[in-house]
Amino acid sequence: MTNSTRKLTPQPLQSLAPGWNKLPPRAKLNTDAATVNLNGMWRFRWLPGLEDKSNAPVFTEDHSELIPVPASFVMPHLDNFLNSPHGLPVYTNVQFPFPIDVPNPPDENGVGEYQRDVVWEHPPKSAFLRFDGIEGAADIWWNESYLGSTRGSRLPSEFDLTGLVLEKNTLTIRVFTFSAASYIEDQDEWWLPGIIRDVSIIERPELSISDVKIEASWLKGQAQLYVNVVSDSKAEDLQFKIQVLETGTMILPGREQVIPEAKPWSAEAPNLYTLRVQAQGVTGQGETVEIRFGFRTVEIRDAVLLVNGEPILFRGVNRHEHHPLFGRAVPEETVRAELSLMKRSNINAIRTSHYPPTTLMLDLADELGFWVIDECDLETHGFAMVDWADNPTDDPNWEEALVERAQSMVHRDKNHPSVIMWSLGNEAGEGSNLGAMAKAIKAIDVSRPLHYEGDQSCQYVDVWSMMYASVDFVELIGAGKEPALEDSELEARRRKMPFVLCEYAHAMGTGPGGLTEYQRAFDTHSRLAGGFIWEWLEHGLYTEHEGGLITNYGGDFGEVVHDGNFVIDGLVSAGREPRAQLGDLAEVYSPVVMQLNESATELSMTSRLNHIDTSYLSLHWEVETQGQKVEAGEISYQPLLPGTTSLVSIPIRASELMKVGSSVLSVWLQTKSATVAIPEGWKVASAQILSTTGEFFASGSGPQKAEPANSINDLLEIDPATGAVRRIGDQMIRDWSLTLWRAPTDNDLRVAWDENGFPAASERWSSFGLDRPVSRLVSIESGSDEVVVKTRVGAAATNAAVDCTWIWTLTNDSLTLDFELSPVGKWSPEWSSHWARVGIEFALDCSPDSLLSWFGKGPGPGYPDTGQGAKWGWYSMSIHELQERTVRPQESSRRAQVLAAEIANSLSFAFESEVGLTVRPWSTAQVAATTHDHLLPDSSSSNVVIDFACSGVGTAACGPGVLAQYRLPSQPVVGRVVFSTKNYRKGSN
Ligand code: IPT
Repeated sequence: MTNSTRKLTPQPLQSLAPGWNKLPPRAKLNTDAATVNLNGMWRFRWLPGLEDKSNAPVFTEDHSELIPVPASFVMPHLDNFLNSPHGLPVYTNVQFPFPIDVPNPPDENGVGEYQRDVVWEHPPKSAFLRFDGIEGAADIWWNESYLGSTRGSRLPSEFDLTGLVLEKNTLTIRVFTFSAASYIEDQDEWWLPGIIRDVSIIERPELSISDVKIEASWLKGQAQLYVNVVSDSKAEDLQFKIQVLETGTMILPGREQVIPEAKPWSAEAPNLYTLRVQAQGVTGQGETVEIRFGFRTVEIRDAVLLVNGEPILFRGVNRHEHHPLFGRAVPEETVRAELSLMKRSNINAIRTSHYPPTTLMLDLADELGFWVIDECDLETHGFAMVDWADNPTDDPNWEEALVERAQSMVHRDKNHPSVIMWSLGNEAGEGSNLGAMAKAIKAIDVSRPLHYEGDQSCQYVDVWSMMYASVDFVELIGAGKEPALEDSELEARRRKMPFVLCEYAHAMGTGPGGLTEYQRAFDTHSRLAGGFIWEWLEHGLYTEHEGGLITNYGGDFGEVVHDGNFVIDGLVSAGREPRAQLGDLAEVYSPVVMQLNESATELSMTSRLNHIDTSYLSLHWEVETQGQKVEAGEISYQPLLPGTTSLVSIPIRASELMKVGSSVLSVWLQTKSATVAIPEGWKVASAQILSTTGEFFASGSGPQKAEPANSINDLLEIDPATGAVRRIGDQMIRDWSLTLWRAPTDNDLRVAWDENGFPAASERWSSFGLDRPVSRLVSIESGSDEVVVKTRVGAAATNAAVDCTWIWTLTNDSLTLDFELSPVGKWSPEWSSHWARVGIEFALDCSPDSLLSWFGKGPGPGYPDTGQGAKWGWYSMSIHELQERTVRPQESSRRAQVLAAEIANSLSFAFESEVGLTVRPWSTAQVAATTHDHLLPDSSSSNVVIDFACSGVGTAACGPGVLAQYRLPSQPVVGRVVFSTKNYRKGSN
């Protein structure tokens, strides 16, 4: 194109076209053609919207600020160092942050104008300008002439600079927050406009390579390769030299060839090869490109998803692109670190929710080994709020835009072995454009199945997918007993499809509960191809506050409409610190399931691996008695073949040691050598068994008692007016109360999908007054060795109450509390989960730097349906360290199955049966009333909750509630605690 034929004004923002003047989509190639990376600081100007509707570029004004590329320009942290605001982030889930007035964007439409110079000593004749991603809609000017426009925020766009490059050039880019394309990019995340991925200029030599398509399959134990090369070079003598570097095999384009020495690629054994393609002519060498690829074949047979002939199971996560400082631009080292962390957490699959990720992520997935569902940049969820009226998915005017997005994704990512499925998008309703996208994808690539969760009749797709279905329903599908579709043809088709849970177990706040049950279903039924946790990452955004960084969520930037903290729902924080739930998931996703028998003599191991044996793992044992490691060793074993189970004998010595004191036998599998992502000696699976004969702590440890107490009064002081405990030993006790409540978790606050119109758990609790208990002393009877207190605990405006009996007995030099509770009055029996817990809550004047030592599960927290990653053991942590901080404060940090504990080296407890123990620097009421973690005050006291019964947490934040077996209906509860302290107050009271 010459300057004279150039269009001068850009495509209007209302246009449905997929950009303007873009080059055809192609694979991202690693080329030796000279490439200029334009990342770095650019001149920048922000406008609240464009007043001049003619859209003429404003080049006369100064672009005086500097802004980093890539980054989202609305990032508050960037504002801080630039000292000038560029609009603010807006978080919405389903709803659009602007009127649904298709295809118009609102006038209030922040514009980021970017500019930089590009200079050459010897300007190339031909070059492509490449954008790997611009979020929003962008118009591009090269040396003051309009070059083209981009649409498709998370997709690449290339423009031809042939004949346009001078020695000194100016590149100007105007990025609009909203355009018609915003209607099809309504993903549940922040709206974060800006140049979010690399910008580069790739010179085009005369003998060039535009595109390479590799079809590398693994069939009947053989590697087969087919390569297609595309060039727009006009040279008649152009030829391609193609070679697999590792095997030295020369390849002819357009011809299928067997590569005898090659090994297959899988997520378990990611064997990669390098294809080198060289353009050659009589005049010499042209462009050389190299592509990493792997041999693998994806198939569906008898409703089972197979790779290389073996069934696979996704133990997956949904991954968004997010960074708390840069927005949608994720630095390379962050992507590397997070994929390594996934690998170390036994995660084997990633759904790229809800758009194609940076290609670096796919390069790493190829290298480290992940099964990937690559999802197209399409979501129109906001139309659900108007009954899907005008949904672009079903409007022929949008077909071209949607099809172009699908083609752009497939062309970019077609050579990645990790990508084993294409997804048409997320939550885009139904409509004929899905069919057009599916057809366009199949025209490029028939080797990968298609996924789209919105297509429940499976008209266009190859796998059946759902989100947040209950375990029961998933089991039904696994067994092939799902309700039939009306259309018999579609029904017959869907019956033959494998099933994927593209989202499940919403990891928001404390939870998700119930991972074990899903995994059991996946492991049982071959039709179930596993699932993807929602989601890997919390999308918190940092701002500066009192010299540090604080994490923000929806509404914190004054958004008019927003969805609050629903964006904080990950296994890792926005800064990629693992949340407790990641440890639990790692246990549930372990590649080998291990179980010890009760006599600690035999270990059963079942491999969940499908492509490799376990020879990369060594087996170990250890016995700990009363907190001391007694002995450990390695067990030699026959590596397990994929999918098999075997029994291994435990060394007699280990079983013998278990007969002494209170002991724990642990066995585990660990890596024999390091890989890029996993260090040597990394535990990938484990099992334990406990023997509780004798004391938990060796004598000499634990509180030392001064001398025997004479009377119960030496150890116990009770408020005669209320029956509440004021002192145990010399420990003053405050705010002693019974609690049936907890600071609602994000799961407690929402209505569960499977609880037939019941209000959220937190609402049910408040309707019974669990959050506002009122205690009445019924009686106190005191003797020298025993005090019996009776109380009734109810709440204003309800007659539902509980009667409590607190029997205190002096036993030798300790104090035993026998606690009995029974419900009285009107507890509605039809409401399934009545109570949050049954516990004793009290405050101690001890600093949060004091230690809590305990024997039970740890070091991480646990609830009845979480804590799979916690292990039996003797632990010691400061009260501060115990806290699992959540961005929105809520119930958290409970240690499960505790049998003995000691606080601040002074007050100790032993429990007859396992209790939950929560110690934190704040009261439950304080936690419940606080909106952000940084608003929790400093504290000099500690709050203790010992619970004898506790409700699970479930995943009602989005999905099913607490499973029946983990609910806590109103019921009689008993418990026993034995207290002892270092010092008594002899003769007091
Ligand atoms: C589902 C979305 O696909 C996902 O993007 C996210 O919003 C998730 O919910 C909740 O965090 S859609 C919902 C209707 C289940």
